[in-house]
Amino acid sequence: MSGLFSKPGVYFILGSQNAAGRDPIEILEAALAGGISCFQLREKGAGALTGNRLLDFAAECQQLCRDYQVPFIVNDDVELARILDADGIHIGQEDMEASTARHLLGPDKILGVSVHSMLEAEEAVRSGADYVGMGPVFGTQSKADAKSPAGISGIVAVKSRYPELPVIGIGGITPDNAGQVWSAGADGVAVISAIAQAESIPLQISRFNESIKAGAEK
Ligand code: TZP
Ligand code: MG
Repeated sequence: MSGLFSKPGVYFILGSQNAAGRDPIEILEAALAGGISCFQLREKGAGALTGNRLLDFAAECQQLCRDYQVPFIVNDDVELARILDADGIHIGQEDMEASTARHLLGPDKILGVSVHSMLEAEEAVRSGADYVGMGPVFGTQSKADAKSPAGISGIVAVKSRYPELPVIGIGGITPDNAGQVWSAGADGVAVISAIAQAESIPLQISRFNESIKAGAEK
């Protein structure tokens, strides 16, 4: 498990609603070819796929992730994750209890939890989370109910309390500001728009991978 989020993890999140007129499968394939370390399917909001269309789309994403040996994580939907035998699930504070998700998934699947405070991080660790997502670090257009930008202080605090816990920054992260997230101690950056909307997705991912150097200089 520890290798999964070894720095600099570029954790790509996508749903068909984030494709901005492009084919989401082509976006995912370009991201996988470009070297992302983890993928989360987050099918949400207006126009989100449901039923069999969701199942087919998710299965196609999963197959691509398998081809590239990249973990395939499902956002929120434990049932979908179980049907597909996904590698893991990511849940937020408004979703089911993390301990319930861990119970349903068993010990071997990856469990990620979104947290916004030390208290929530403590609870996530107690519940068996494998990693936490912290944010939004910067302003984001990709989450309708996003909280105000929190900056990097939460990441610094959680990493100093739990040095071994993989902490992934999320929200408005681009190759230009990712250095701040690395310098806070984050193990990975979780990104929707800066990858999904990039003109050259592989080039953008290499810029994210390079951004760890800027973090180290600080
Ligand atoms: N959770 C907090 S911010 C966010 C989520 C799912 C959206 C991140 O998207 P972007 O486009 O990388 O800001
Ligand atoms: Mg959620």
